[in-house]
Amino acid sequence: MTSPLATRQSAALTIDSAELRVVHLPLINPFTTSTGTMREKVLPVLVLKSGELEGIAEGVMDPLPDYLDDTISATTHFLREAILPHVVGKSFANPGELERVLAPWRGHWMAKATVEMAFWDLWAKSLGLPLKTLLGGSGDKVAVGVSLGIDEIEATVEAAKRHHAEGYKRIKLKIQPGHDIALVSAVRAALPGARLSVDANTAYTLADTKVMRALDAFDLEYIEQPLAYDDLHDHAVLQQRIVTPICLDESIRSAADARKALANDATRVINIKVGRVGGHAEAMRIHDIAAAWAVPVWCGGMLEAGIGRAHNIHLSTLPNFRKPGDTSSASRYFRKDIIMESLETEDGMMAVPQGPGIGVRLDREFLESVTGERETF
Ligand code: OSB
Ligand code: MG
Repeated sequence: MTSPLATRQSAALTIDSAELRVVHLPLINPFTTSTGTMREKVLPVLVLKSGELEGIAEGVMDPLPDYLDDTISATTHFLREAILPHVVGKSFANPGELERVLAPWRGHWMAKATVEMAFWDLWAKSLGLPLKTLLGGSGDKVAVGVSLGIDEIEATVEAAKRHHAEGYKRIKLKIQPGHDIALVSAVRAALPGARLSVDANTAYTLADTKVMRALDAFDLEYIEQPLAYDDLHDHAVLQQRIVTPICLDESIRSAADARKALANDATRVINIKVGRVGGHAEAMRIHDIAAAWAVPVWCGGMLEAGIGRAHNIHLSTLPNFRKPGDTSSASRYFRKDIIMESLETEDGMMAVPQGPGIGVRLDREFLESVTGERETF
């Protein structure tokens, strides 16, 4: 006789169909980083269907290669031409089996992540378990901070004070050359005890070492991605020249990247974005390898709508997510979200959505109204 558990584990999920949409959501406020200004959030939403069940994910890539080299049009092309023909009509017993199908293709981490994450949601729902449990996480809420886009110094000081008063556990300031020391100095003066960090989104080079050294005076928790997205070596050099820990974001696409960065002391904190690194399985490997080096990780964000936000929150329940993440209240960005539930923080804590899978449901009616292109497979 087989045990019920053995039966359940061996029941493969057949992907009957997939639905891919490109959704446009207006942002309440424009969001500026050193690479540009975003006024509208454009996101692919992928639904994988198996019988009555649906697994859902959103892609974190931008319309143009502003953050990394992934784009929405390259993603929809790759999904249509390569990935989905190998997924729809096929059966997978677990996310590992799906990952083996995706593995041979180079790059396209964000496209792969979209499919992988949707499958994790589907698999978790088929097992009747919350995603966090299958990932190895626990707890009902996670600590979060905010990321403040580039703006006038005074406006940023006010926003930092307001979010600090609301209980956000860390304030991250976007910086770029010419908009750094004076900004950080003003925010530090206004909030002497707050946990502060900065994020340069690759805007500096080693020629800016003096500026990076000057930032050591402000007790920052870390400097996020100061140098080029593809340059671990220069980050290692910079870390030798400054006291503030470097935190890599763009530079870490895989556990192999994390291993090399950690072994070379190019990063002392890692920002994990599940949508950047190919999915939950790779995010867990990065989480684990950082833990082996006694290096904390935290969960970054890409201004996700509710589906991506829910995935991030579940991942953030793993034990080495020891610093506040960027998954702040969705209402900071959107007047209305594409899910039924509202993902809002209370005193700097975000509740983990309850129920099987990611624990949130699409608001189908609203989703229709904000959908541009759509395809079914
Ligand atoms: O570098 O972390 C980043 C937003 C878009 C692109 C890159 C980044 C960010 C953020 C915002 O910092 C995080 C969030 O609130 O989702
Ligand atoms: Mg970043």
